[in-house]
Amino acid sequence: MTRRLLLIPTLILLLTPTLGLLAPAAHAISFGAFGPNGEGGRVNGQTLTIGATGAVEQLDAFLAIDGQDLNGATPGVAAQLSVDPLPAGLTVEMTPFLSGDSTDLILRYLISNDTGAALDGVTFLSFIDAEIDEPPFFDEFADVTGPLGPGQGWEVDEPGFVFGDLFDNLRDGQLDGTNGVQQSAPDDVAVGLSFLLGKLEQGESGIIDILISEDGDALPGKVVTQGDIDLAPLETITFSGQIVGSVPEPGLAALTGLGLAIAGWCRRRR
Ligand SMILES: [Ca+2]
Ligand SMILES: [Ca+2]
Ligand SMILES: [Ca+2]
Ligand SMILES: [Ca+2]
Repeated sequence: MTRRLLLIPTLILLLTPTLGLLAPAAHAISFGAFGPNGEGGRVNGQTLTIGATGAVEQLDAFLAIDGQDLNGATPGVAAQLSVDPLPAGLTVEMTPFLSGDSTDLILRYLISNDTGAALDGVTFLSFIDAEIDEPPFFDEFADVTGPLGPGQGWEVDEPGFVFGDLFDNLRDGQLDGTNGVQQSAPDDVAVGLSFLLGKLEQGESGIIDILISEDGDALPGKVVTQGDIDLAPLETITFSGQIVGSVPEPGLAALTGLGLAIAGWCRRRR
């Protein structure tokens, strides 16, 4: 990839207390330590709560590279980071950043290529299965708004226990761009967001942010808002993400200060 880091250090929206004054009825996102490959949620023995009653069932990410099968005998080609080891020299690190008012959580993924060669067609895919309020977990729905961001793909579906093909599509590295859990047919909502980084040179790292918000904040691009037909007033969880840019590996020290700038891309959604 050739895009460079887009730093907007003057817009430190997320980490300023000012935003808290604007936030309606904040409940505070809280979380325990994520797994070694960034995985989280109940199935991974990790706690991530959102809003008054929301909790993440499963958080994971996938990585696909053109022409390579990264998950062995498992159907599809994308590595599920909590399960499938990546090729030597290819690493993904996830760092969580919580806003000062605890209403927004950015998951920052750093994908680094030290394999000794350039990698073509690198795609990162995020998977989140959250429940706003349960029981039951199958009375929820999602609205999808906003234009596609650069390199972006998306999918909302039942996670795959009943009818959804989201998990199959994550393994294929190709999301279908459809919402299978609309308000007219509520079920168990799960969300996929994908980002085509393209070519990752030897020594290069790509950076992707995923934003989970309990007060409607979102990054530019496609925005998925999860609701529950039982909750009044309506509580929501908002998912969005974007490619932040890339850095040559020796420049990674610059990331230390990057967390202060991550909210520059956030905008109010309501
Ligand atoms: Ca396979
Ligand atoms: Ca529910
Ligand atoms: Ca689908
Ligand atoms: Ca769910």
